[in-house]
Amino acid sequence: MNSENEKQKGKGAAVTKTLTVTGMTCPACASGLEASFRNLPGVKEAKIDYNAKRATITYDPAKQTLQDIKKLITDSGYQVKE
Ligand SMILES: [Cu+2]
Repeated sequence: MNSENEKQKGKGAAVTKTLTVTGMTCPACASGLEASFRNLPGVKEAKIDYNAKRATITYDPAKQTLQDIKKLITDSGYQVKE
């Protein structure tokens, strides 16, 4: 997966990123992480799939950075990779 999408210009243009999240031990971890994303400014939608270990995050690149999105995941105690 390339990272061209996150460099997309223009206000209000939402970007969707799919990340691999490891370290979750049960589905409640995924819902908890999802809830945390809802409180992160600029995040329009967050879906965490526990079985697939996949996070699909739609955010406004003018208001949020991929770096901070990853930081939320690692701060929550999980590992993330693109
Ligand atoms: Cu859990």
